[in-house]
Amino acid sequence: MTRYNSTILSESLKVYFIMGSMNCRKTPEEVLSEAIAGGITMFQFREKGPESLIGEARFDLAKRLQQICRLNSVPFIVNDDIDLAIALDADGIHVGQDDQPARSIREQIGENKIVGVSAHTLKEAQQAIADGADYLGIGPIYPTTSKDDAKEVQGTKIIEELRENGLTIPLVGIGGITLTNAIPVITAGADGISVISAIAAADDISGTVGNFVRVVREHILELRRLEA
Ligand code: 3NM
Repeated sequence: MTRYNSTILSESLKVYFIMGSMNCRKTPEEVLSEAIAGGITMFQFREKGPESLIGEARFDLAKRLQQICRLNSVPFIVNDDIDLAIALDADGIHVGQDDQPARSIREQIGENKIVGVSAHTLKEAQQAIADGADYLGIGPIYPTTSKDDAKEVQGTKIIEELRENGLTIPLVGIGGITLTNAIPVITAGADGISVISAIAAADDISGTVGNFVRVVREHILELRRLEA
């Protein structure tokens, strides 16, 4: 039944960069290229909220960013917009609880694409899995200014709770994650971290991503050593 190999997906979630033009201080193409040079493992196009592009400009930007991802073998995920994901033949789509239900998304996009779902409670997580999600985004872990309608801050406890309840699906923490607070997200049981501002707004984007990759990977190795 599972469509996407969860071991591969777990790798792709290690440092999952999300952005749209409104998050960028340089051109989105430059920001994405620098993030890829630093080693991001997956990218989500999230052109949403104040000052975001619409219509043709939004479509064209998505296409250009997808091309950059393709050239570098980085999976390209579309936030929320199933029509855009299908039109671009994106690698997958990420939806929230207020978007179309994951079951309907899965039916429309097919078995071979990645479906990610934002979940904030155990119940939402279980429902998303039943509906065919490949991975879950769990947040906001820490306070964030990048999402106007973000829910209450959850801390890392929610990730522990999901793991304690036997959920083995790949999980990524999101919301306010920086280099200094990323480790507890992994310790709690997430496969990786999802980041907008700490990467998009960094002065040295590739260096910052490189540090995220190092911190996450080193900590995962450390956890494996402790488990052995
Ligand atoms: N989703 P930053 S928090 C897109 O809680 C998004 O589901 C969230 O941005 C959720 O890394 C969030 O700048 C914003 O805090 C993440």
